[in-house]
This record gives sequence, C-alpha cells and structure tokens, in this order.
Amino acid sequence: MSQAVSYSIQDRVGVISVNSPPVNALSQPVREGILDAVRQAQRDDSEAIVLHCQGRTFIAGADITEFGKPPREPHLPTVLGALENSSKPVIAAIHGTALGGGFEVALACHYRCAIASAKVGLPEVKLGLLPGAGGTQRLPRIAGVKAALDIITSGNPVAAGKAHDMGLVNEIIEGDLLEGAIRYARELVESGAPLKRIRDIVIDPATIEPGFFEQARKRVNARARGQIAPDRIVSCLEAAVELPIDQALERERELFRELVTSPESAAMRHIFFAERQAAKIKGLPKNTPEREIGKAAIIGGGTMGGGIAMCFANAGIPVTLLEISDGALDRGMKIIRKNYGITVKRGKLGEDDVKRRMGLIAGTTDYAEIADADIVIEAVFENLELKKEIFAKLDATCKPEAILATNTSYQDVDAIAAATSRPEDVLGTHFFSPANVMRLLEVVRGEKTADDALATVMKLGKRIGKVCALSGVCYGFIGNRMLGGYGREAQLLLLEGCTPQQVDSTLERFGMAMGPVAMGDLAGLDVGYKARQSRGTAGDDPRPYAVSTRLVESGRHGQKTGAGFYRYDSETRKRIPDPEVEAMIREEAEKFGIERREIDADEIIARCLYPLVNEGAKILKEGIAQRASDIDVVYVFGYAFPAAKGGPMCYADQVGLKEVYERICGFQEQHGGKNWAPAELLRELAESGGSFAEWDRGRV
Ligand code: T1G
Repeated sequence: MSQAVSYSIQDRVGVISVNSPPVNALSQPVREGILDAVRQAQRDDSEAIVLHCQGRTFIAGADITEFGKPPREPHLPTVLGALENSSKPVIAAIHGTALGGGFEVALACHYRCAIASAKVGLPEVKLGLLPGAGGTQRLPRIAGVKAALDIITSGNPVAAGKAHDMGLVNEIIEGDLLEGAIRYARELVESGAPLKRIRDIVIDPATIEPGFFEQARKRVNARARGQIAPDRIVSCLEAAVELPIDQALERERELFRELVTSPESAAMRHIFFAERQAAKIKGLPKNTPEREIGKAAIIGGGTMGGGIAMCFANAGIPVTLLEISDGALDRGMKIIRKNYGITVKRGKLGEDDVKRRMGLIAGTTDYAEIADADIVIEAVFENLELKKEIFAKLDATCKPEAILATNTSYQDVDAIAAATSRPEDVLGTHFFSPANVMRLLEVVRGEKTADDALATVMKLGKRIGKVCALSGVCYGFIGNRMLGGYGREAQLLLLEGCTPQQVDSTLERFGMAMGPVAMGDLAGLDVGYKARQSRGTAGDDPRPYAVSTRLVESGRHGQKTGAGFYRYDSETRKRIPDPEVEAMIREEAEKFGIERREIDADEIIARCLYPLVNEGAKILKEGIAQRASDIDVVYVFGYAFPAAKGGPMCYADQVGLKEVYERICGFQEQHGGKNWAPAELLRELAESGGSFAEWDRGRV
C-alpha cells in the first residue's frame, strides 16, 4: 500500500483512508493504495468497506498535473472495477467536494454517504474534458439522462442534500463522518443490503423523447465558444442509452483521449493553474502577516462603488457606502437594490438572502463614520485631483493600519499614495464592471505599498469571490494597457475594407464573448469621445477614432441611444448592421486615402489579437506583470477571452512565437509607424525557439 493510503478494520468494517494533501487527487500512489486496500479487504474478515479521506475533502478528481505525462498503472478504470466487483459492500464517505474522478470513484462504490456540507460533481468540462472514468455512464443510470446532461455539461457541483434527493447519495450523516459511515455500513450488512452496482442499471431508450440529443447538441454547441468537450459529452450520453455499458465505456474512453490531447483542454488546464498561480506574489514570504479585515467602506456609490459594496456584502463583510449627499447616497443604494432584484428574478438569490446582504450595507455622508474601517476603496470618477483630495481626507480620518485602495482603471497609484502620509497602506484594486459580476481584480502594487497590505488584499480578493492578478503601476495597468491595440486595429480594419459585422463575427467565432466593435457600442462610444476631448488628441493618429467621433457627434452613442456602429432592436437589443454606418466608414476611408480591399478572417484575428501579445510581452519585460500566465488570467477573467484558447499569451504559444513575431514584422512593414514595433522579449523568444510558458517557468 502507498504512503497516501492506509487500511484498518474497525467494528468489522475495512476502512480505506486516503491522505494525500491538498485535495486527495487521484495521483498514482493514491490509485495504487486504494487498489491494494480493496484487494486486501477481499481476503480479510471485514464484512464491508468504507472509503474515506482525511484532510479537507474527499477525492477532488484525477491529478491534473499528471495529464500530458505518460500514464502510469494502475489506471483509474482498474481501481473502479475492483471497487465495483468487490464481494463486500463498499461505501464512499464524502465530505468537502467529491469531484471528477473522485465522484466517479464514489459512483463505482455500492453506496454513498455524505455530510450535509459536502458537494459532488463532474467539472471536467471546465478543463476541456469529459468524465473519463465512467461518469457519463453511471450518472445517467441513477440521476436520469437529462439531469446527468445538465450536471456534466455545466460542471457545477450538487450540494449533498440535493444529491440525496436525486439518489446520488444514499445517506446524509450527522456528526462525525467516519463514525457515521461505519455505522451505516454495519446497518447495510445487518440488513443484508445487496451489492448495488450502478453499471447493472439499464436505461430504457423509450424514456428519451425523440430529438432530445439533437437539441442538446445544438444547445451546448451554441454557447461552446470554441470548446469541443460539451459536444463529446452529448455523444457519451447517447452511447449510455444506445450501447451496452462496456461498449459505451470504450466510447467514453475514446472521446476522453481525443479531448485530453486537444489544444482546447491544454489551454483550459493552463488557465486552471494560472488562476491559482496568479494569487501568489513572487518574492513575498509565504508567512507574510495579513491584516484583519472585519469591515469595509466604499467612497462613491455609482455603478462601480455599488457593485464593489455588493462584493463585500455577498461575502458577509459589513460595508459602508459613503457619498457626498443624501440624494447621491439614495441613488447609490437604489442601484444596489436594483442589482439584487435582477439576481432574485434570475432565481439565483432568495429574498431572505437579499435582506441579509442589504443589512450588511450601511450608508453615510460623514467621513467620521468610516474611521474604523479596515479597508476603504475609493470608487469615484476618473479625476486624479479629486482622488488625491479624497485620499488626503482618508489619511486624516482613517485609523492607522487601514488599507486605502483606489479603484482607478488607469491613474497613477503612486501619485495618489503621495497625497497621504502613509503610502505603504495605499494600493490599487481595479474592479471590472459590473463589479458584482466580473471575477477579475487587478491589484496594483505602488512603489511603497507594504508587503502585508498587498498580501492582505490578494487574500481578501479570493474571499470576495475574485480572481486576483498583481500589476505594477503604468497607464492602464495590464488589461486596459493591452486593450488599446486591439480596439485600434479593429477600427483600422473597418476603414481598410471590413464591415463591423465581419470583424465582430470573426472574433466571436474565435471565442470572444463579444466582438470589439459591438463592445464599443455596449460600453458607450461617448466614453472614449469624452476622454479624447479632455486629454486632447494632438499628435494622435486620427484614423482609429474617426468613425466613432462622427457617430457620437451625430447622437449615436451605442446601445444606450439605440444606435452606434449598429442599430439595436428596442425589444431584444439584438444588433442590426446599418448601411448608413457602412457608408460613413467608406467616406472616412476615402478622406484618409485608404484603398479598401477584401480582408480574410485570418488577418482579422492576427491584426486584433497580436497587439495584445506584443503589448503583453512589453508588460512582462517591464515587470508590470509577474508572469505571462497572469496576463492570461487578466484576459480570460476580465475581458472574456475564451478559456479554450488559454488567454492571449497561451494562444501565442500554441500558434508558435516565431510565426507570431514574423506576422508582426510583416504588419510593421505594411503599416509602418510605431504600432507594430515588435516587443524585445517577443523577438528574443521567437529567435531562441522559446515560449512564454518557458519564460514563466524560468522565473518561477
Ligand atoms: N489535481 C491536482 N492539483 C489540484 C487539483 C487536481 N484535481 N485540484 C486542486 N489542486 C491543487 C490546486 O492547484 C492548488 O494547488 C491546491 O490543490 C488547492 O486548490 C478521470 C479526468 C477541489 C474545489 O476539476 O475545483 O477527474 O496552488 O486553490 O479553492 O474523469 O481545487 O496550492 O499549489 O483550488 O479550496 C476533475 C479541480 C479533474 C477539481 C478546492 N476535478 N479542483 O478549491 O483550493 S479531471 C476538478 C477544484 C478528472 C476524471 C477526470 C478546487 C477544489 P496550490 P484550490 P480550493
């Protein structure tokens, strides 16, 4: 038996105990240990077997770090076969999260018991995979095909209570799980309960309405955004209905093998680890002390401030919203109530939940009332002088050790910190709109930000449900700084020959949630227009915003005015290409002497995405981002870049940096100017045959 698994007999029940931190993943030693223990139990005088895990959770899945390496025996199906064919009843005792291969192990047992706080699920689809150890065959046999399809294609966990109602879990255990599981095992033995093998259940094809799988396939593919796993999951469930189980299991293994070697899954596994890596700050000792965050305050109750306040209330942290007047405060509280109302309407929250959360949000117009906040986040509009004034006031009001954060999306955090006598307590917390929905939080480290303040906010970010990425101070930090080139090239492609629909639909087929032109209409064309007005555009290349300026000046601000680059259906808000805008684009192109031409999808993708890669390489070289994978996290969680492509830097690695670099050099030749000047790091890696992933590994 391996170190990771121990076996003992308690009250004539064989107890297999897995202890492989952090999540008891099914690494080779765990698989070997379970198999040895089950075989030993067949020979001893135990009358039943309980499979239990130590630590914080039951088995949370296959060991994802083993993917991409040569598989080592025993393979998981062998372990599951030993459990299922045991001559004595095997009971899985579940706590924490039994996920993926972990839940598949439990489904190969004859019975499952769990404590009420446990969850079960098959999240493989979130890694671009499908349950490859019988999950697509056993789950539909006990949950029904439709429920199984929902669980496997969503990848979302099912709470133990609901799982019990669905028959996925046979018994809910009160008190100590192991004691309860042994007691339950004894009851099964004494009652002569049968060895219930899920694989023996046959699904009656007549119970599946005609066209069910065809509609399911259409539905999952419509929102796949470049992912292929959902489609293959439908095929596995079809096999569960149409084929004898051993053939269906073979079909499942064949489709699993296709997925585990796919670039989509490699990209999604990259993001899985990148998300966790991004939370770690290089050079910061693991035991850096953290400050206690018991209460928060937000300055500014606009869309962002209200959304940020909701993040704290949702995490159970009392928060005070400060505004300049009762009227403004009232408007701010109304925004919050409206947002919660939408969540209730969608069935994601109950009224009681909302009441509890609203009860955690106080309002004030008096700075003295936030003096004892542990963290204050300023979320007023983007005016540096105003922010400096606010931080001076916070410096004078707030208790020592309070963390003072600004939600600015591009202002100089060091300049804001310099407005206080405690720059070590100041940093940026850049939320993304809508703040209560978007998961990304860019944490901006000022020159003087203290390590404990930084460590505290990175941990707090996870606590309020965010994915944190650390940024240095520069204009636009990581995400917005890179976005400039993406939007610029989309606009130039319009002048050079594309329609808005052609640019947007090409990038949406690539997997972007919304194309760049439509995104401008959503954000509001007047936002960029006003920013240009206030900062002046002397010396700028006028071409990238010529059309949007004309649109704004003709009253077309985007979705908010019913028309921008597109017209919008007032009911469905569906975008409608507008010949009037296409004529306007042709006029502007003529004004700039641009000869329009046919442009293919390949050029649209390269012209829009390679500026992200090029700027990302500069950001890495300057040390603004810690890792290329952090940049990928920023784009997947903050800008809806498709996880199936892994983020801009992972995508560039998959294309090959030599190809990307040469393409950029080609654009430099074709267009001239500084926009396409290749980044030094990109050139170095392209010439040395390197990749961003290797660069990250070299700097871990
Ligand atoms: N394999 C390897 N390492 C894992 C892991 C896994 N399955 N799950 C987590 N870790 C590491 C993680 O990288 C981190 O490491 C630490 O554990 C804590 O994780 C055959 C093929 C279980 C809900 O998709 O959802 O089974 O950063 O920070 O927030 O059909 O981890 O500390 O070095 O996330 O408390 C299916 C993935 C696999 C579950 C815990 N299973 N994990 O969340 O901690 S494919 C999954 C999670 C499969 C079968 C198929 C979460 C969690 P480090 P954490 P957490």
